Amino acid sequence: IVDWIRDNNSKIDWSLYLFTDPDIIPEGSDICAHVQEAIKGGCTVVQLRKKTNDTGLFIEKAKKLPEITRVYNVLLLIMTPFDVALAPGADGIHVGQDDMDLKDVGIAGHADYFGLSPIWNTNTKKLTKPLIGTMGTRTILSYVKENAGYEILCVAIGGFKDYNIQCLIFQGRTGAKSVSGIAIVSAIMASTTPYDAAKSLLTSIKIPAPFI
Ligand code: TZP
Repeated sequence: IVDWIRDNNSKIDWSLYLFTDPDIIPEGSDICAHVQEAIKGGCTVVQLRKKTNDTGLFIEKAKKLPEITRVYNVLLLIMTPFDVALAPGADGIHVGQDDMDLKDVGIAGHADYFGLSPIWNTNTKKLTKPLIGTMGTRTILSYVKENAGYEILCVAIGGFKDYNIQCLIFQGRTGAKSVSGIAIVSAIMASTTPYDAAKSLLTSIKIPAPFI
């Protein structure tokens, strides 16, 4: 990702990471207003995703997002393809696993985080791989910590609601390393009350770990 993220990654709060699928917001909602409410409710990072074939319309709808994320001091990442990735002025790029090889992206060195999915079942994306769950997450995080050769953060994705976040975070804490954040699509984007949805999810993320 961009140099700024690399230099400041330890200060970035990845806790509640919103993937903004514009197709599932409630009818009549404006994507920018929806995301703004979610940020006010506690989202700490926003990723803009193109899920429509109309690139022009997508950029038009999204062009206010960088202003909003900057006001709230929230990181804005944009997903490949690159025809739209840099258009609205993002802080960084999210490279989809099937989009391109990381070495072709032109990023010096390595990625700053990786998304781990699917943790739980989800209707938002057609799944082609088995669910990872809590123990799978723990195993993968331990493996990555030992083998990556550099510090890389993990954000967990897939099927998160406020009631199933804590068991993943708790399991991670008991292992070698916990995830740095939880990425959400439908629990916020499909909600008619994105502020409340984000607040409730963040509350679940922040529950202190019990002593064990
Ligand atoms: N990648 C793996 S699962 C998924 C993505 C983008 C969708 C997660 O959506 P939701 O609605 O939070 O389950």
